Amino acid sequence: MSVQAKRRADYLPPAFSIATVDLHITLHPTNTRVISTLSIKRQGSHTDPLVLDGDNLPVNSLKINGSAISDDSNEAQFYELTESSLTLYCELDAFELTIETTISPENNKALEGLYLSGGAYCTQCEAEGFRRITFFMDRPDVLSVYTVTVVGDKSIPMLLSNGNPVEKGELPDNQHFVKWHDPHPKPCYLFALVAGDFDLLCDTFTTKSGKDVALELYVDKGKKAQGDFALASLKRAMKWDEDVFGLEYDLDIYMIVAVDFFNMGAMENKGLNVFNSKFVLADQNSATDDDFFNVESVIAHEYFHNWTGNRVTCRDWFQLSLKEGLTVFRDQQFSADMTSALSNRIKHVRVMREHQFAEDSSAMSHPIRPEEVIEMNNFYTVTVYDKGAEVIRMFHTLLGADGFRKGMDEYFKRHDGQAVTCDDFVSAMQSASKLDLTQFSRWYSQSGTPTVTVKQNVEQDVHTFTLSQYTAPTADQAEKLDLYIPINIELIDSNGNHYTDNEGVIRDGMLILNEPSITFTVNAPEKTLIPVILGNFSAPVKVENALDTLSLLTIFTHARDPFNRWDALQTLYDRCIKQLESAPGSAISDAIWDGIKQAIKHEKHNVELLGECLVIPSFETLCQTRTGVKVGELARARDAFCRQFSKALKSELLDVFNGIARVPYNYEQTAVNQRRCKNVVLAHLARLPEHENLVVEHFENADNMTDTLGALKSAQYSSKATFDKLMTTFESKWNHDPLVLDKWFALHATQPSEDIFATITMLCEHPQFTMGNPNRVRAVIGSFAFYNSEKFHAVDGSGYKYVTDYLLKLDAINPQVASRIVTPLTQWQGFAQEHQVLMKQQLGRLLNHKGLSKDVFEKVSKSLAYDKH
Ligand code: B3K
Ligand code: ZN
Repeated sequence: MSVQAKRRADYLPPAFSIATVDLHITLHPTNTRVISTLSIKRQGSHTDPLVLDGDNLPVNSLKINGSAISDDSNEAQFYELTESSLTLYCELDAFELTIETTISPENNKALEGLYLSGGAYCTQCEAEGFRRITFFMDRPDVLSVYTVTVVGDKSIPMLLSNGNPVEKGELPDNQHFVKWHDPHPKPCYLFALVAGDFDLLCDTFTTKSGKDVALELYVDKGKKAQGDFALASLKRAMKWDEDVFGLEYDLDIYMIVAVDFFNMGAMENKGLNVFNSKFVLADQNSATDDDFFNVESVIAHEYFHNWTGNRVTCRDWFQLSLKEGLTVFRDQQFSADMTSALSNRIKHVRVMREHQFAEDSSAMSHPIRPEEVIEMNNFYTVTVYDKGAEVIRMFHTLLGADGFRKGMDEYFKRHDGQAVTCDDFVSAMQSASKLDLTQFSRWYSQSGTPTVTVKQNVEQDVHTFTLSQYTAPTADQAEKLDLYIPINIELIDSNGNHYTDNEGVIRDGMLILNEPSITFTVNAPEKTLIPVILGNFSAPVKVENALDTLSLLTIFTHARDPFNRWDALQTLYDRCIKQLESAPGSAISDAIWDGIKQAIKHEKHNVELLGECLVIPSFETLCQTRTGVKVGELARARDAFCRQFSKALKSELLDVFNGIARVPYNYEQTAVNQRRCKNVVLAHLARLPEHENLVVEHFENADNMTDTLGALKSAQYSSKATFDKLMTTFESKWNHDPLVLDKWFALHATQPSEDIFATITMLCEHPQFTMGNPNRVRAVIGSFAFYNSEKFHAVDGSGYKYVTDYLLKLDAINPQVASRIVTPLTQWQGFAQEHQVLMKQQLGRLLNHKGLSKDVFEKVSKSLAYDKH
């Protein structure tokens, strides 16, 4: 396959501007007519032709200033059409260009461009989908004012696009139209069109300057009651952005449409967000607390993009983290304010450790601002998003909340209405800070996860500590530079007394590690001082800090930072699992169980922290603190630890379980924490045959989806008969609702059972399953590949082969989704040789496949090429 990578260094400003775009779109399932009128102006004094992107589009007609032009190159003005572009030879410096093309939404299964979701028309243009609708300079630095006329059959009552409706009316042949105008210049990736028959929820929001904004939420017919929470979340987000950042909404109307067929979570199109219905619909019966949380956070995320993304957008796609890292940070802060800071922080750290660290050590390793891209859709990654948000968080930590706000104000003052770069953001932040951010900005250009190592020794009451940093070479970058790393630190003795250093390198509990290493001393008569590192996960790094069990338990008891306290127990569990890997069948010492019992007693009334502390690190997280993982051995060790955990702590766990009263459902933080803790504990108790009844009772008495699913997940550790029975009950209750059924699909797909492939085949044949719907595919195949580690990594290679067979079919339909699910297969570096060989065999099959998408090609070819290093 010959594919060309684009490089960040090759950026050139656009050769033409397009000030206005007038679209006239007549909808038809297989023959939608798109007439686009563009006002074009040459930029600068060049004589280059105008090159527009167009992905397999026909030219029905093309006019310059109203006169038809052909592709006859003997004419003075003519065009040239290829599969991916339209080149127009025309010497005028300014002209009006009108192009008519036709597209087939019904045949668009990639869900990019204009497609049919169920019966509704909808669009997805980011990153490069607009070129599947019409010819355009499909790049984010071409900003235009759009006027869009949507024409459709009257059987499609709602015809929506960006901005404000300015005209509507009837047309012959049972058709009607609505004309929309968006006064804010925008890049084409923010264009949207939706047409269909929906239920509508309406509300209003009055901005702080007194403007009334109409809020409209469009959902599938009959789903109105499941939209209230999303709408209320939107209002909370609008208010929060005014309060915290002084940012107001800027149109008269804000619309959100929920659709069933969607490649990702949602899309921030100006004034017309399109959402995966999974992130809109929620009620107590069908949605878990996590679902409610996700709805609120995605609603907020897309809303926050209105400023960080839409008003100030990206100059080119290499700058994606400019809007995504920043907007994720904003939604994290919002969620922390709406719910709880601690559980949010833990949630995000889990994502970093499970997924981002894995990406950083794989062939797909890239800085948060990538240098080279074949398929842009492959770079909507945990690195760009989540590590990007961690980098923004470090600005916030270093500048303080006020300094950060000052920097943000400056950013908007300088760049409102522009398409800019990450450097522009850093420079706005620099203007608000006394620190020199030059070294800090390496976080944008350097990939890989730094490791911070802590060493200590003591001589005559003087404790010497050395912290050093090291970033290993990555697939994309051999040389690494020292980073500027803010590290929250506490120094405590075994009684919990806090100390500070002699040199004053620790200020306000923070130390800056901006050199290979830094050393400081502390005077203390104690034999041991314990360095408590990386409070609140102050930087996206790994820490190596050789602490014994007692020190970890002391951190849990005495550290001030709750994240460190949680993390100390996570480290302890990781240690125990390591013991069981090297000595299978050995027993964890009573001292450890006693320590954990104390911890439970200590936190009895803090169910939020307690709940999180009783979660054993996931298999995927454990992989990140190991090399050459033998999956079977690690899985068995983890499982053995969980079993010992339930037995040794049985009565404490039971006390916690019984100590949390069941109350009628309400989505409010205290209740959320209680349910979370109770369900975590239930999963431990479920491993004890004598407590199987608790699982069944919990399932039968649940008045909400959180407890229902908690019981169902716990049942996977009970007897097979119980698990099967509860799963069957669940399926018959919910088989009308595919979004709920996805939970059942996913739980089936993650069972490490002997007949897993028969199960997955059964799921794929389920009446509610269709390969065309990304939610279903992610629930079944995605869950298997990402989270059924035991069976995916089976040493006979059957898991890798099953996923590959599936991806070969899926790729022909939806390359974006296929490319996401191929990820675990490309991350072979962390596993033992026996796995690696088999994984690469399947990657080889993919690579040899004729017609492989460039999405999958990019990831697979990189993964195999990395091998040769
Ligand atoms: N900006 C979109 C993501 C688009 C993904 C394109 N493959 C959603 C978001 O981050 O808000
Ligand atoms: Zn986003």
